[in-house]
Amino acid sequence: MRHFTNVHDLGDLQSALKEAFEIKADKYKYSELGKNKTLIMVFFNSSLRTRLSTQKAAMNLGMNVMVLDVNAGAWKLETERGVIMDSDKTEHLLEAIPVMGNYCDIIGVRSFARFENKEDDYNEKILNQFIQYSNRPVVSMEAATRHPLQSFADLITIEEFKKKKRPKVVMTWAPHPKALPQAVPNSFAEWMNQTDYEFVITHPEGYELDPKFTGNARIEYDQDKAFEGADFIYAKNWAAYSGNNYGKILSKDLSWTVDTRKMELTDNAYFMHCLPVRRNMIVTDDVIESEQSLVIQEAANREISAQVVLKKIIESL
Ligand code: AN0
Ligand code: CP
Repeated sequence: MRHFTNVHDLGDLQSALKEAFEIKADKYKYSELGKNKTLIMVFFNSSLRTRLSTQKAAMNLGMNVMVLDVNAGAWKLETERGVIMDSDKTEHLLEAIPVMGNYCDIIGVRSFARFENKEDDYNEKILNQFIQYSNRPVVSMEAATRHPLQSFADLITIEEFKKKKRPKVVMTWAPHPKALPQAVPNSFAEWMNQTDYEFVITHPEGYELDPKFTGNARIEYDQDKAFEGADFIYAKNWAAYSGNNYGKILSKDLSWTVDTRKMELTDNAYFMHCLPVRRNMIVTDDVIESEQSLVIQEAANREISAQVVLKKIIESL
């Protein structure tokens, strides 16, 4: 594997899952593989899990790791070509990327959708510049349209906990005070569509995602109906995608919050969320603290998904 930006980069999912469980059983089995190899992680946005789990995964493989927070300590970066750089931006991304590439063997990038220009976001303008100019394998640590390390960890978690061969997985929109990217739900849908699970998406009207990601998934506007018989509830907020509403908040309706009454409609479903989560907006205290909540196990699997990805890339360096 060269770059990791979406589900297709991973190759056969069943063998990737097998590798994930092998690594989970012995995280230090390949502790020499990454010796003298360096990972740089570049963050344009905040992170708790991605930062720590990816660094931990790299350390498990014996790698060296450097982290750059673009907004804390680095020069302010201009990302547009043709701009007269007479403002507060000191350095251009087009120099910064190859410079960073020279200091590492693999480069991880977190760069969220900016909601300024839908085309730029959906063309993955920042991520693709790293692919084009770093001369290094690039790992998406959440880009504008996808969060594949998260989705892979989600899949590992479902495989660990599912009780039926073909579970019903329901991704539900839930309210949030700020406009959030579609990367997590896009990516989750993209990965679920590679499995044989029953996959249903529920959201208020107007929150339709890009069909490129949702594919043939059933869209159910009635959240209660969607929850019936579910084995996994995957909650997430996202801002609108469609048309002129791109990046807008259309609803903060707390009747979409995942609560105990709704969980009772399911087949004793597990609750999932990628975190960070706003309690009593997305999910009530009761549900997230319940025995059925998998949020901590899900976050733990971020170390595993990152380690499979880094291992595969190192093996093809
Ligand atoms: C981000 C998002 O929704 O994309 C990161 C989630 C992993 N969430 C927030 O910014 C709260
Ligand atoms: N789930 C996730 O990616 O969390 P962070 O934003 O904290 O990295």
